[in-house]
Amino acid sequence: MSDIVYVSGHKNPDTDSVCAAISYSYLLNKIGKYNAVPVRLGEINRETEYALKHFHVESPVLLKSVKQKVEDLDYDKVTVFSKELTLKTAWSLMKEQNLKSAPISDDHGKLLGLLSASNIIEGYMDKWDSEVLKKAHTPIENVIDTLAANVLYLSKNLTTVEGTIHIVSMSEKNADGYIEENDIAIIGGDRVDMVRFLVEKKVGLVVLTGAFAVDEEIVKICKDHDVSVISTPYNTFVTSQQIIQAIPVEYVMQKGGLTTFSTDDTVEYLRDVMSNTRYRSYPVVDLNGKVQGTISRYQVIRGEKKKIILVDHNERGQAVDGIEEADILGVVDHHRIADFQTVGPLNFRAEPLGCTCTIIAKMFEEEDVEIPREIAGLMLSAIISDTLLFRSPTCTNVDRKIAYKLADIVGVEPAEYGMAMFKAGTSLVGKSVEKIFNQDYKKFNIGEAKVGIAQVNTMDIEGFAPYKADMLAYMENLAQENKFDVAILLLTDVINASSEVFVAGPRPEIVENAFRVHLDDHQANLAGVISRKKQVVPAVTNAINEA
Ligand SMILES: [Mn+2]
Repeated sequence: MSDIVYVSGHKNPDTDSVCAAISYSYLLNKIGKYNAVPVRLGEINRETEYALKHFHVESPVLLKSVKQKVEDLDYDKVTVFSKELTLKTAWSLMKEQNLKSAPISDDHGKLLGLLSASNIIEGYMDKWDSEVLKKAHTPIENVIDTLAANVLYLSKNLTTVEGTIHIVSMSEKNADGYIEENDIAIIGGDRVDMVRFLVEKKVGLVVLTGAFAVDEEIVKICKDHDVSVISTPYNTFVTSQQIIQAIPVEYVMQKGGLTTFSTDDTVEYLRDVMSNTRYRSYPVVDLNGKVQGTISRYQVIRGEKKKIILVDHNERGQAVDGIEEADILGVVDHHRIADFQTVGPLNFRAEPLGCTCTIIAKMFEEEDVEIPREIAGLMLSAIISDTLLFRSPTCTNVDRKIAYKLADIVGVEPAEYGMAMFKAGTSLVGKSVEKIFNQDYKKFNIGEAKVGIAQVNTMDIEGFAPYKADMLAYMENLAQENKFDVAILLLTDVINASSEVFVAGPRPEIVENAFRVHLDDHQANLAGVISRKKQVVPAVTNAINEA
């Protein structure tokens, strides 16, 4: 039940696709079948926008793909280690969480490197010597922390380790050649004379080992010479072994050449990279570069497919990208069945009706679910849109009957609401005259004459009025450049079966003769004219030939 199931219409969504996704999701959630989420595959058109706004319903979210992505996999969302962490702490956390490697991040959570067991082994076996704390710029707090030490005196001048580590087991005389300024000296807690010698040498830190009661005199000598001194419960051997683990993980981790994945990477890409590399695990970062965890090979196999229900389409070419990787749980459609194949069984509902929302409205009845007003409004909008207000040859009696039922719930008159929706949907407001004219524009050579004819479907002729002067100037210019005898723009109202014609160019009388109309300020109404191919071009051809 908790798994999200996307309900999606086709690409280039129309009103039926969007409203069917929303209505069917509502029904599925209501009957408790799925956790359904309506989605859209592209921009909402003006008509759909009108319907959604009219009924105060939010636009579905945009779904770009159902390809499996890294974020869909069950990768380890591990604690991300900060670069300052001591190796000792990092190692104990890795053991605790059973990690073979751990991503290391900076203060902003960005990935800096990867700490793995092999980095640590390599360091211990090959690289680290008594200078490692200095090389790693180890903070003095790390040393205190790692040795579980008691601070007896800490100089303000000591922040990071700047010297070599010594276990001072020899006499002062012999030590003379070795100990240098800022070094760390590990000694037994009872060697007062040696401490005198060490402060003379200006060592950076004296580490007293073993559980000896600390000699007050030692502390006083160190304090007087501003030399830091700490005492650890560990014996000298363990101290020397542990002190190395005070280095920050930043020094140990692998920095360059990391293979990482983004949560947005496809699983396909991830498989490809993994098959060409041989790491135990790979850091996963989000789109901002923040570390999210790590992923290893076996976690890729366990990935879950995305679940989807298709409405108003059933062809792969019209479906969301990556559909071949998704689990299709159902289909509700009123189109032909073309290339449909699934792995498992599914609920497939196809009926030869005028609109998907007609089928969905029937399903509400079958499931005995009451249709809320806004859902009724959206389904009515879809039926009006798909059947061109019951005028389309695909419209059936069932579509009509159900549309009127829905209109009752909403409390609107279908024709009145439909006209308002079409008008808003086909409005040219906000578009440039060039864009309007070139939406569907063709050139014709008729005998010696040249003609350019553009046609645009709109029911909002009034909305075009403010653009008329600009449009005529654009067409006049176009006629001149192309040596047209006449340039024609038809604004066609399919529902009312008429066109408003606008004419520019040197021979406007061609249009007047073709349709036996009088142009008033370059404009006339052509009742019954809706087809450029079947009505306009033949009439214009006759007028030119007769001239
Ligand atoms: Mn449809």
